[in-house]
Amino acid sequence: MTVIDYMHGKVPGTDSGIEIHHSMCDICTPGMQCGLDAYVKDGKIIKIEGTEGFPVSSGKLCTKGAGNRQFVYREDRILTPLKRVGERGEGKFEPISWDEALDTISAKFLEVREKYGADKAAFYSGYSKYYRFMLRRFAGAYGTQNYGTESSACFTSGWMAWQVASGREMGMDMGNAELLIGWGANGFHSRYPMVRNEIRNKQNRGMKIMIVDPRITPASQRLADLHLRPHLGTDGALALAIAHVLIENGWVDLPYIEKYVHGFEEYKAYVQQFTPEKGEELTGVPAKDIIAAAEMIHSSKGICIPESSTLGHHRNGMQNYRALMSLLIITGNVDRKGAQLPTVFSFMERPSGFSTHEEEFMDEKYPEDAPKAIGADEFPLWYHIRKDMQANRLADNILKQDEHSVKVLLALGMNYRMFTEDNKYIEALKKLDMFVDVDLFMTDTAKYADIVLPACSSLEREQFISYPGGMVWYFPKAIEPLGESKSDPEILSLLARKMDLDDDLLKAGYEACVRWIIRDLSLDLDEMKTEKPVKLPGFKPYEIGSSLEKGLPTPTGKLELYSEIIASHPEWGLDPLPTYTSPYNPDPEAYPFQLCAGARIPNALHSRLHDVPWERSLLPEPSVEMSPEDAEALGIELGDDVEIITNIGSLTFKAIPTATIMPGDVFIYHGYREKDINSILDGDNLDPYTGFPAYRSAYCNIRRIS
Ligand SMILES: Nc1nc2c(c(=O)[nH]1)N[C@H]1C(S)=C(S)[C@@H](COP(=O)(O)OP(=O)(O)OC[C@H]3O[C@@H](n4cnc5c(=O)[nH]c(N)nc54)[C@H](O)[C@@H]3O)O[C@H]1N2
Ligand SMILES: Nc1nc2c(c(=O)[nH]1)N[C@H]1C(S)=C(S)[C@@H](COP(=O)(O)OP(=O)(O)OC[C@H]3O[C@@H](n4cnc5c(=O)[nH]c(N)nc54)[C@H](O)[C@@H]3O)O[C@H]1N2
Ligand code: SF4
Ligand SMILES: [Mo]
Repeated sequence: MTVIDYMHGKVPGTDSGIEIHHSMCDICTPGMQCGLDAYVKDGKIIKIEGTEGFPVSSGKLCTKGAGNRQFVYREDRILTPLKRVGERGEGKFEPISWDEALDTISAKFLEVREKYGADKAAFYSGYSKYYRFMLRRFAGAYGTQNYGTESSACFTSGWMAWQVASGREMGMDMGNAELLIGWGANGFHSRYPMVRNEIRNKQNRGMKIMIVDPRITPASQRLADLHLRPHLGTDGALALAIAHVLIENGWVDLPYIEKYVHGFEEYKAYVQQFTPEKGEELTGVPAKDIIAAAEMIHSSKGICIPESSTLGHHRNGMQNYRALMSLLIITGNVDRKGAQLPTVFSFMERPSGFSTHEEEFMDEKYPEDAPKAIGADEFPLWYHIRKDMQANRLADNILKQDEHSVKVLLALGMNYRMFTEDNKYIEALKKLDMFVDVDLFMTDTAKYADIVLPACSSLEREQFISYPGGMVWYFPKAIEPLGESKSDPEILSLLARKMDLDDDLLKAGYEACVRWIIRDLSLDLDEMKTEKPVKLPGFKPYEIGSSLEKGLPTPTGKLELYSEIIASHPEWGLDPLPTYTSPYNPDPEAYPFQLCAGARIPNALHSRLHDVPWERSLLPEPSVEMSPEDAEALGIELGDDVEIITNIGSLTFKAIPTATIMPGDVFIYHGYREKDINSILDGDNLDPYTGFPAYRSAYCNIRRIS
């Protein structure tokens, strides 16, 4: 690796004209965001490397991050604002000036608010997160609760489960844990920087690792001391059966329960039916392994479970999640050394160990008295906790074309293919009076927009970011924005000014907003404009145990196995206990295979990398993985075309028989333009607690074609 002269940014000992500029990878976000060095010549990036000594990533980039240069220079980058001139979806646009674009958008949004009310507008964010605090405030300042994001389907289900139980977000004290339970976790593909900590803790301290995953994965093979393989979406039953063994054997922490836990008796009574044998029947995990898992938990002091989005992707997702969290609660593994620790999101969903005024920034303009956000009535727990729209119901709202239907939509990075039964989104987008999409690329979603605005990538903007342990950074641009593209916050600020929203902070721009939010930190924003993240002077780590002692922000002040929030709203029809129901199959005879759509592959991130040549080359064809047993029974061989049939439709994929998959299961990745698995998943198969789609327990049949 080249030695870098940070002070001058030049590659030392050369007069090549190449400069090294420090920036950050924003391909996967927000938990990771690895530091990268851009080698820049004549204003163009010629090479990308990981930044040595960077927190979290320590000089490494994953398969996706290594593709940053090709990502930034993707051929379909949008370089100017565009106005649609053809039919919606046709992709015919003509360039317009920023002024014209902003004038047109502003006039329409103001007209709709005036004529029909602010709730007839919606504001949406796709996977990117760094601007969301401004978008949320923007929606509030405009006057609508209809702000929604891709978090309608991401980690939020697990966060909500912890909110219900503890009123808090949770992190982990993995550095002191004796046991890590990777429940639906394969960081080798999805969270690479975290895996290094797992390996380090295992090698240095002998931390044990249990993996709970139906598949054999790099995590199960390289890390697991015990690997449990439940059927997809049966995790709740598995957790309840483990709890049964713990309780029967007296392997729970009774003094802790007595002092800090609410609802143990009700929970204990419910868990009684989940004997190991019943657990085996429901999950497929042998009873003896259920007992072994309980023994491993009993013999470990300090247990934590990384957050998971996978487990939320079922109709029973949040309840399953609550069931496995309960294992930590009854064994005294919350707010204890080596266990799950209460945390705060410092900025943009990043738990960095310090508080900011971010929530206040977003809530200050929240329109309490406006009509309730889309999805609030159908998903009351979601609304109670999140206060924003459940984006999985946005299309239905528009398609109804009634007095509640949204007429104008401003989206930052919308990919309609993230939603199940996503053809509904195409139809809905066509019905809007105005659809504005802000993206880096001319995506299929952008093709339905009336106005498309060009966003720039992380390498073309400045940004505030924080890392665990009180680390902060305001990183510089590596290159100038391509064409006339701008950062999302700049676009929002320009629009706020053009619309003359009642909000001086938004109008003042990104840096002013960030300064407001971090005003109490021990460094000023200018002091964060450094080469790499710096530690806040005087930073004090979380005092373990303090949240339990102080009392938690739940109705009882305790960890709630029995949720009083849910119990006090019987009209919601939800269960206060983490009860179990099997995944929903509309017709087991017609659809005998369980389909997990979306388990991560190393070279893709939803829709955004399928058009990056280096990434695509690693798995060029949308594929379906299945067990060799099923493949043989159906006469399918590697590379055959097979039809996947659901109750919504069918699509053809290339077959990959692999011994990593259990008979009865099939795995397919999402987000492909040409083979969009979400287009044949049932859009109404949603978790009533969260509104999350059952991406991981869809059902299908398989037919060999060639
Ligand atoms: N390369 C890559 N990395 C990513 C992403 C990406 O698209 N590509 N996406 C990012 C995002 S947005 C997210 S939310 C995270 C997701 O991060 P993860 O949730 O860690 O990722 P997955 O690979 O979807 O799921 C992890 C494992 O769960 C298993 N699994 C699936 N269903 C079940 C189940 O019902 N029960 C159990 N016990 N296990 C199950 C899968 O076999 C898989 O091996 O990844 C992030 N990182
Ligand atoms: N079947 C199935 N579907 C899933 C999932 C699954 O597991 N299975 N996972 C779900 C989950 S967990 C998630 S998080 C969602 C992902 O949700 P998506 O929002 O679909 O994620 P992406 O396709 O990565 O990004 C959306 C858009 O943002 C654009 N973009 C990238 N960077 C920027 C930027 O800085 N500014 C702007 N304005 N735009 C930008 C990209 O070009 C892209 O068009 O998908 C969900 N959908
Ligand atoms: S894990 Fe990979 S994609 Fe995510 S920030 Fe790091 S390098 Fe980028
Ligand atoms: Mo996600």
